Amino acid sequence: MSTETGHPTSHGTTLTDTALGDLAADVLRANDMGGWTKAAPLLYPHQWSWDSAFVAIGWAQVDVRRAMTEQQRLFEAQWANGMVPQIVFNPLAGPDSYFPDPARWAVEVSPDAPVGVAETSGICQPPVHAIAVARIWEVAAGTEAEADVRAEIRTLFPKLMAWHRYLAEHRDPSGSGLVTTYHPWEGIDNSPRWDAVLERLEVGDVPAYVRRDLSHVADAGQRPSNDAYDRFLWLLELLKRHRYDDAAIHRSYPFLVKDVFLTSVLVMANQALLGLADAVGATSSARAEIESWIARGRSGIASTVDTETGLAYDLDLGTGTPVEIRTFAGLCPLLDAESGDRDRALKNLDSEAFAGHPDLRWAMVPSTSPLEECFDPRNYWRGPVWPIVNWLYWRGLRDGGDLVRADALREASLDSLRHVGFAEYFHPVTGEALGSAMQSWTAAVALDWLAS
Ligand code: 2M8
Repeated sequence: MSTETGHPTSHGTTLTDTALGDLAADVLRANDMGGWTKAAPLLYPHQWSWDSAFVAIGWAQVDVRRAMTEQQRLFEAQWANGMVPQIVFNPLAGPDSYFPDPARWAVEVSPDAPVGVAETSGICQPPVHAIAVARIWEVAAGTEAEADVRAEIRTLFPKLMAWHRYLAEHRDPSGSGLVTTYHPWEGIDNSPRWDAVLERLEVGDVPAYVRRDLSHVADAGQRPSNDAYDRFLWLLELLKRHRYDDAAIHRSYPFLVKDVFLTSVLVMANQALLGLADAVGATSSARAEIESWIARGRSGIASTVDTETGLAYDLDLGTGTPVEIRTFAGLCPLLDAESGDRDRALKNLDSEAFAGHPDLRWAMVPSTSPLEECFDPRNYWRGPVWPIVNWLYWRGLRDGGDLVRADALREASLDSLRHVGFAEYFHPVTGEALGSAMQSWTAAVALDWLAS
């Protein structure tokens, strides 16, 4: 049964694991476009970069070869400089299906954009891909698909290297160990992490546009404001003027933030890539390069941890100051056992500022701390719980040996999914399903949690 907004009504605690897994697989199949998967049925009708990585993790439990195809297809649109674009547009979706469309991005101004392969946007998203491929490999090893999957990973491996090299070099020209983000659309759209930088912007002429997203959610209060969209689009105009050239962007552009979350995901992904290096028999120089990225990322993260709170804070390069807002990103030392002070990060995780807040329906990590003044439990990245974020923290806890916490987070997450369904995000206190229904990456992490 569905509500008016397309969200199914609660499945309740009676739903068995098998039934939950079947429903999740149905979501992936429904969004499957034949080789790649829409991020959501209507709100996101294209292939998104980090969504597709999570989606591949989900496909691995349904059809491991299909999981590899998901990543191969995405990497066909990789830029010549190694960047994996945020969006690979569906050529059949039509210009009114989503905004901003390829015409607004106009990535052909960059010599690095792919020609004749696919239309893409001009920015990127967190590099979950190697983590996904390592998970696919884990699932395929010892099965009849092993040889095929190994061959596919061999093809993908140099592309993953080029992608990580892009982040380590083009997005960190000073070698700080921290990746620079250029745009809220690089993953965490309207997070309060970006508020101060966006407020400082002097917004120039933004060509007229129509938001398509608002027709696919129950109310505008679940999405970024119009003012935020104007600012996002002004940044897009500036990136285009710089021809998406990283050196030019780093020289003069008003949104340059050293992103602790993006960096931590890269450290995690580099560890996964080291595992893949073994699987494909990579050279010792490739291994050494990956190890140097890991070491640099770890010291970068450690340098962002605030001595007073133990939280990792982004660094706003415009002012040279840390962005002191409590969001899920502050816990990122938990994503890697050797980045920052793990004990303090665990205390923060358990505290009222995060998963230990007494009002939370499930002890999960909310996108923004309920103790922040700007906490808004129904608005996108400003308060709701995002299952994929909790999946990453679950992995970080598990890989760091915190098995009790990891199991508790997995149980809480699965219980939330039984009640909420595969919503894009949900209200941390009431459990109200928010954003899109049938969100692919939510279904995908459900499948992986069930199998783990
Ligand atoms: C959201 O972002 C897109 C732009 O990329 C949007 O709001 O239109 C974010 O949650 C992003 O992280 C995600 O990849 C995307 C698709 O699920 O939706």
